[in-house]
Amino acid sequence: MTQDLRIGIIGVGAMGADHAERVARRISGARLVAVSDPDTARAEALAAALTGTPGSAGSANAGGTPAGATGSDGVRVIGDPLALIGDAEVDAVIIASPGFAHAEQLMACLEHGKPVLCEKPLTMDAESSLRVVEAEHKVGRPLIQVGFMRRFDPEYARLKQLLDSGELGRTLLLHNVHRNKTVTATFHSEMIVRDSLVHEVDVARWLFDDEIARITVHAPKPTSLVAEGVLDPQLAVFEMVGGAMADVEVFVNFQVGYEVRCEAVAEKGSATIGLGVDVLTKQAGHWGGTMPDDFRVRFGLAYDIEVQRWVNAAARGEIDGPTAWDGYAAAAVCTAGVQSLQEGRPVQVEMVSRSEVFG
Ligand code: ISE
Repeated sequence: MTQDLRIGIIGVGAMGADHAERVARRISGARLVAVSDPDTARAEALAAALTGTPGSAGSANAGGTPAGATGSDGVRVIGDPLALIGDAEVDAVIIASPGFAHAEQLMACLEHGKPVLCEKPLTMDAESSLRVVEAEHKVGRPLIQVGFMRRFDPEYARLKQLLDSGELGRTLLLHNVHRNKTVTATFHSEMIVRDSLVHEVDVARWLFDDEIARITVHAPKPTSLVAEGVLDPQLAVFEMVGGAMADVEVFVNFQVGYEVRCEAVAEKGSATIGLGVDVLTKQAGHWGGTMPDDFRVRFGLAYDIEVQRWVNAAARGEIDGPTAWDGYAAAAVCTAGVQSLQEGRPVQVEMVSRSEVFG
């Protein structure tokens, strides 16, 4: 019988707590054994709530197929995140701490040879991301998977399949919409690029299977519902190396709900995902459906599939999703995106070539 992968989670804010619950209740072949957070009370409350959690029957899951989680017998709180990474009873790590903490924590995972699923962004800038890619290359095997969960969303996965099949001819354009209901007051203009737009950076690279050569981030007149100086919404344009283009509206204080759409325009047709028309009701003179409040709901199944596939791959000594290189490429594009936003002009993306790192 193979042993469950013992997982430690660093950062148990909204996303980390969601992953903790997922690992404890829905993921098979894994057990939540430790959590770490600067807010010790929050970590202790979560550990107590999830200790003794019985595994569930597992959620329906394309590709990941959890057969039922094992649950969690004892979840320890380890104050120092680096101690959690080094702990002999932690086999693999999920990093859901703020982006600025990722570089040091990723390096520690590499030093200890531990598989790690790191929430985006990989790190805060292209240079530090490249150092992570190089350090992983020195280790000699892939240990880092980046949490670009859209790739695991069944709708996005079908879109990718359709475009790759060639049925619609060559893909020419992508139109993306990325709206959050609200964000915290500390979410400033640069974070909209690095924390939100970064998802569509990955989507464009993945769907086109190409790098982004140039990015322009426009700042239309902001909504009056944010603090002075916050540039929300933003409108980005990506120019791919191969000549295709993508546009993205990012609006993180949309007020209404969470909405992510992508329309691909190809030579012989178009395809749209994210219309959110699951159940349409007609009642009391109105018709319509509901909108999720945030990404944990909209992408809940995608996160389940992502984590299950990561766990399955870690047990084989592999990863199964976006690589550290994908994280580096996204960071390089966002670094140029922030510069574009600040300088009001298109900015060329600076990246080393794969052969400079991998030979
Ligand atoms: C958040 O960190 C996420 O990753 C969400 O998917 C994204 O929609 C949101 O804008 C980010 O703040």
